[in-house]
Amino acid sequence: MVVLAKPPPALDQISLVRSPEPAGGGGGGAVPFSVPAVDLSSPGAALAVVDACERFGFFKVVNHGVPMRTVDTLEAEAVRFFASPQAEKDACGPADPLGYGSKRIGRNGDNGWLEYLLLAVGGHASSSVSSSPVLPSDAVDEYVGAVRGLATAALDAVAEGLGVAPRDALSRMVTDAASDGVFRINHYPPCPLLQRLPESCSVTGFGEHTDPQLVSVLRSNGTAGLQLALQDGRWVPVPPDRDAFFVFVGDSLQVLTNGRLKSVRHRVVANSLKPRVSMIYFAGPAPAQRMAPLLLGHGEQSLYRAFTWGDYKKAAYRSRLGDNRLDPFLI
Ligand code: GA4
Repeated sequence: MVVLAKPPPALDQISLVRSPEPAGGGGGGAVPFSVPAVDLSSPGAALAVVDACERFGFFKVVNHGVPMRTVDTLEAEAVRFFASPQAEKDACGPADPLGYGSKRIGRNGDNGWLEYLLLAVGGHASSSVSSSPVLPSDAVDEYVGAVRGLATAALDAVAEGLGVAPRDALSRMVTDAASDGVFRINHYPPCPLLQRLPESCSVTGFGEHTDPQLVSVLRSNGTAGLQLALQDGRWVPVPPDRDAFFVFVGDSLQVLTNGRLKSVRHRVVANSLKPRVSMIYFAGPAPAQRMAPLLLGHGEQSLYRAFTWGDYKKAAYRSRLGDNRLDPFLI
């Protein structure tokens, strides 16, 4: 009997394969982690948000009031776009940095098992999203307006919990008409290569990184894959929850709180069977915004030299995904 060998995996797939990590890492099954859940309208929200951000740089928002229809409508449009012929999608790219991208992330050689759309977002409450050539702008605007509301509520809770005055000192950086937000929709197709790898190996969907902005608000379709690094460096999986929004502390909030809140390293691993769709709003300040701690204790010195969001962003686009982008700004 002749046994036909399976075709070898393409080279770009091999470069994404990750071998097992030392004890406790990788799938993270050994590390107990339960995602802090916060109802931002509850009386204890400010302290709960600060506690979660100090411990993990991460929490999920429950009872958020964002209509499921707003989420489902945009997700369905995104799924329709990603299912369209490759040539039509390619006509909306390559992402540099905005537009349609496939496998390549950024400009400096990072790759992942995904395709995505990146759109610019301003600070106005409505018609904020620069006209998207591929998705209906009313669906995008409605969704982004809702998640920007969650981001501002989370930032107000941070300010209140830390005693920063005025209470909107952080959130107004995001609602500022000149604010520089980004909206990203990721589609991670099922990865057949995984079925041929030992169970302990994984394939990189989106490599480990911290987000540059103040906070990011993510919602996914309920497919697993997101992992976080705890402060001791161990990786843990985040159980998917399609009814919640996940909030990440970004590098900018780390600077504005002088390192009291730390940006969280996270990554996505590919799934062998189910597609993952995630939609993430990155709440960025205006390019001219001065990034300096808003609150320093008695005798406490700033950890960072003075810079603007524009300075940081320029440096970020020269970096690799996994770099620590705040290092150059440390005093
Ligand atoms: C990470 C967070 C957001 O996805 C993003 C990414 C951006 C991009 O995809 O163009 C970057 C990455 C992110 C940080 C370093 C640079 C820029 C890719 C990359 C290698 C949209 C963002 O704002 O920064």
